[in-house]
Amino acid sequence: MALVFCDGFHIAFDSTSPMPAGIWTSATRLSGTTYLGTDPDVKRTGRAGLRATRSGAAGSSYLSLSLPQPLTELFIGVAFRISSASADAYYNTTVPILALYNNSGTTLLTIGFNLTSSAINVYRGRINDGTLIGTGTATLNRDTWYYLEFKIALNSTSGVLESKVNGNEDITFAGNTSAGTQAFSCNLGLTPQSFDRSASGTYYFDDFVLLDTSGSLANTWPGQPTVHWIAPDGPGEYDQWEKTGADTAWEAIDDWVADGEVDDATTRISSADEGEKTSVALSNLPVSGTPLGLQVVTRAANELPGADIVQAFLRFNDEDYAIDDWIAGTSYNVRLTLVHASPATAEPWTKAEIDALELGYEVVIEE
Ligand SMILES: [Ca+2]
Ligand SMILES: [Ca+2]
Ligand SMILES: [Ca+2]
Repeated sequence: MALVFCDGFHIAFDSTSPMPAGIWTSATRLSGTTYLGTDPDVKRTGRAGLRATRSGAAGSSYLSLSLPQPLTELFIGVAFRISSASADAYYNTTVPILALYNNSGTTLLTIGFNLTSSAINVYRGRINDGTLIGTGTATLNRDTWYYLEFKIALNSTSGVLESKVNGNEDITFAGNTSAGTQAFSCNLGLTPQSFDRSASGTYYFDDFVLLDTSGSLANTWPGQPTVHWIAPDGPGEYDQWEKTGADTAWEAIDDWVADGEVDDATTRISSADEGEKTSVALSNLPVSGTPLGLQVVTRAANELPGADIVQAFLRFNDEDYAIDDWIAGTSYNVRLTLVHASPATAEPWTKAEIDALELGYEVVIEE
């Protein structure tokens, strides 16, 4: 592992539909507002970003991410912009923006924004009844994007909490960082704590990355990365799957937030025949630099009984590289596939390799 998860908040969801299960959940917490948007205000980079807003009624406003595996040491990077906020008496002067939980739902660590000092404050546990362990000195102006990075080792004696704002060191703490030893989930948003309180305001988030420290790639401070969606944008080498609701395979599977909600069976590709392949070209990476990793997001369902396996592959330099296979459930669900290194070299991806990629799927029937 290295890159565990990333999100540029591009894909698929409109203002009121629930998030497709499998990535962020609890999106109903954000219903009633346009929480993924393409407006320049909402996004830092790429095509869209995330808005979390509340008008002060009791309740929470956040997205919840179940981590693919429990994490003890991690790096989190997220672009953050606060437009306005006010806290109720419960929070006093610090509003939470990100919280980590164990598998019992206990809040391990909360990252907050102090409305008086306009600095990042970090609490072991919750803000209202936890312990302040880190007080940042960088001042975050309203309506301005900042890139926040956190190095977190969860431990009751030898823990580490360090942070950066726009690449500059902000908080350094060593000691008891956590009420538990492993994080199982992460909440991001306005009032992302494990209780409903009234707080009002509007936050924006973008370019979220989560890294762990195992492996040799992307295992340290992320820098100030941008998360881009390389969208299906043309035909690939193979074209055997049936197209529904679109003339081409790439148009059937390029759904994103600007199209409205995920349309599942309405525009899709499908196949029930062993060995059939379809692949699509992908848009080029709009930035240079060495990618932290590649995350493939597939929404798939298995409408036939039996064990039809979806085999996902990447193709470049005239070579197919299998990256993942799974038996999709009977309902549409999201599958995340992390491809940390170039399968051709086992070295970090290059922009040239990413730009040349096709993404494909093959049907495999289990005997
Ligand atoms: Ca974005
Ligand atoms: Ca579609
Ligand atoms: Ca391309």
